[in-house]
Amino acid sequence: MAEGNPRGPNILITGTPGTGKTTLGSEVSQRVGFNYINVGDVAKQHDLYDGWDDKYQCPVLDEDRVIDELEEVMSSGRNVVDYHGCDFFPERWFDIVIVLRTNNHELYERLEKRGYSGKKLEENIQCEIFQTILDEAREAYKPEIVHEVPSNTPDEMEDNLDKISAWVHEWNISH
Ligand code: DAT
Repeated sequence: MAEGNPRGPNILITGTPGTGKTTLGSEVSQRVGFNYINVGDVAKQHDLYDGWDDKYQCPVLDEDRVIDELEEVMSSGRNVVDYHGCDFFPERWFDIVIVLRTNNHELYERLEKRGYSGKKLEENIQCEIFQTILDEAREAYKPEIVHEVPSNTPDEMEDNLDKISAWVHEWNISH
């Protein structure tokens, strides 16, 4: 174990809603034997909300309480965290940050299928067009740990799965 970082690695999978975080995150956690944490589900389970976001038409997370809720499990390492935002987590939590990207047409279809419409659908598409989450990740974490990856097709999903598994393998060897 390297001095200063005695825990296993934590992986953040982020991106606009619909880019494939949950699909990739749950598969990757199974493959490498890590704990999968869907932050949206944790918030729902413990009612960690603080108002309503009119732009994206979803509840606003009570970020401090989310951090308190997850601190212990994150300090143990070996977690895959899935959330459509990334700049409020403590930087020290993550060893790698994966930002999923999906082209507009594909994302539009996925979100429509999910039942999004009108303003909510448009705002999420704009979020992806303006690479809001990627910029947020690049500001919040060291550039060398932030990886932008495509998530348009099942092949790309498999490729991402292989790359993250290989990264975990390398991490285990080097620590
Ligand atoms: P998110 O968790 O980012 O909201 P999701 O994992 O629920 O996204 O995926 C949204 C939908 O898109 C779901 O029906 C699965 C599909 N999907 C995800 N990643 C994909 C990919 N790389 N290729 C094809 N379909 C994908």
